[in-house]
Amino acid sequence: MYAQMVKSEGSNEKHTEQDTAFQARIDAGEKIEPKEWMPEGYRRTLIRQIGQHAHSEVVGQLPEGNWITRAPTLERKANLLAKVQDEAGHGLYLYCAAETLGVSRDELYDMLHSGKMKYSSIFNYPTLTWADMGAVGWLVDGAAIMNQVPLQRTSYGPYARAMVRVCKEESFHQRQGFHIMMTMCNGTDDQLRMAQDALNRFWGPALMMFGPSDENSVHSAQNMAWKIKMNSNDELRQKFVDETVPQAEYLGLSVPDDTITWNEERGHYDFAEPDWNEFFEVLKGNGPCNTERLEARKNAWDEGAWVRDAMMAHAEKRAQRKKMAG
Ligand code: FAQ
Repeated sequence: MYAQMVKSEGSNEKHTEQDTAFQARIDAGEKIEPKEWMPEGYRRTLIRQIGQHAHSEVVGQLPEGNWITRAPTLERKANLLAKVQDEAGHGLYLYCAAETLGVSRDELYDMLHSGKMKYSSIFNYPTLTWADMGAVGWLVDGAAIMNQVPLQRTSYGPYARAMVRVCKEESFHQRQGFHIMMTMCNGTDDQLRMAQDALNRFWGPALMMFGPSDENSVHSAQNMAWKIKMNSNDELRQKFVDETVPQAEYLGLSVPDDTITWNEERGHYDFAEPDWNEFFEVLKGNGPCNTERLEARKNAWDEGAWVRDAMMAHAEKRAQRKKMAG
């Protein structure tokens, strides 16, 4: 049912006085809370964005989980384990925030498993070496923070509040990733080569995380008016490039883009667009690891069925006992 509603998002909804009053609240910087009136389009687009965000956190555990048993030291292992657990926590806050909009957790999972709902394109890429754990923390969490810090001011209360804690943790993740890169860049020649290779493979996909260019972004205009989204895709991508290029220089790595130059007039780096054909293929479900990622999530869901059943049986028993006692 939710999937059908999503299809009609933004379609001929009548603009009413209620809509005008709602927009005035948004413009005044008020937060919208779960039980308050909201336009259907606002509710649906929030479910889409928060749901996709939650799925990304949970699917995002897979490429890093892959390296927990192979971390080079006990300290790195403990840090990586904690990071992957944090991502599960982020998924939990976000699923809870989505549930306040009237969609159930089961529906959300079902839409992920059936491919009706997306997760971030970045998690379609494999993590081939330990240096990828550095690159993911540095670039992927770095891009996530760039996008999520402004979302702490988003108009929907539960989403904005979830973002506060998520951002604190993501900042730590970004630093641990950068620290892995620093160690490898100051290590042996082979380690430096691995770090450069990881940057080469993750640079383009990291730029794609911000979504299509503004002229191809379907939802930006309405979502920025509703303050579901605080900046355009291109604005955030530029900010990410401006912050990341000097960090790569500090590491002694070269960004895999010959066109990168500081543009004095604009006060920004010029850079090449990522491969948008590749991005749209990933969105269609043809990403290199999409089948593997969805299989892993579906297996986890099936294997966890007995836990859910046991919890439900326990809750029913408790409710029965309470009823008999009262
Ligand atoms: N991947 O009109 P727009 C993380 C879709 S969290 C897949 O511009 P919008 C933490 C978009 O859904 C990373 N699909 O869309 C972590 C739409 O398709 P639809 C996730 C994408 O919503 C770190 C179509 O393209 N963060 O990494 C992507 O205004 C390390 C048209 O695009 C969030 O979700 C993409 N990259 O802007 C975890 C943040 N980009 O739905 C583990 C919240 C676009 O109509 C390890 N989300 N699409 O079929 C957002 O800010 C927005 O949803 C955007 C997209 C910016 C992602």
